[in-house]
Amino acid sequence: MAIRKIITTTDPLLRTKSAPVERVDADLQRLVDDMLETMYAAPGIGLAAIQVGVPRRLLVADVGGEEDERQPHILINPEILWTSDETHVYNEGCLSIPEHYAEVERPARCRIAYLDRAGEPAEIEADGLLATCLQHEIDHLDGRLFIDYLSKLRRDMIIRKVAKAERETVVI
Ligand code: GNR
Ligand code: NI
Repeated sequence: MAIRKIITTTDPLLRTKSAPVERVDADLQRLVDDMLETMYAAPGIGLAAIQVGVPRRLLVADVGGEEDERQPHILINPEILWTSDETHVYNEGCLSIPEHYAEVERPARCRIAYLDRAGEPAEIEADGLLATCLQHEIDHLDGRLFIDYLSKLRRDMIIRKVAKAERETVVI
């Protein structure tokens, strides 16, 4: 396994729409393992393949918390089947928008169809933080970010600050 580099809003690749995964093979399973290691190391509760520069419809998530309570979810080609009318507001963050957070309102529950790690069809019904996280990740697969739900003024300010912070980071 390997930790991969996470791209940020300064990389236009983050805005591309990811294409479906065609084969769940050994290469894809290696990518899944790397994504899990990258997510846990960050640390984060979710990661979409595009965040490590791979424009494929694949995400991992784990809202478990402690290392001994790990419960990784791996969703390949996810499709949202249903969302609740009831909504939830979470203070969201994104590994591709480091150090910026904002409240985002989304459906409180959702049901998603996907292929599992073995390539078998599966469904999940999520609520709470997992529901928010999975919707945040599926947004990534369509090139959408949580800052897109904010005003243009606030979004542009965050994008500018991320770019500035990167320019000021001295690589040693
Ligand atoms: O680590 C993450 N935390 C988080 C908190 C609230 C809502 C969504 C998230 S996902 C984020 C990791 C990430 O950027 N995934 O794309
Ligand atoms: Ni994100």
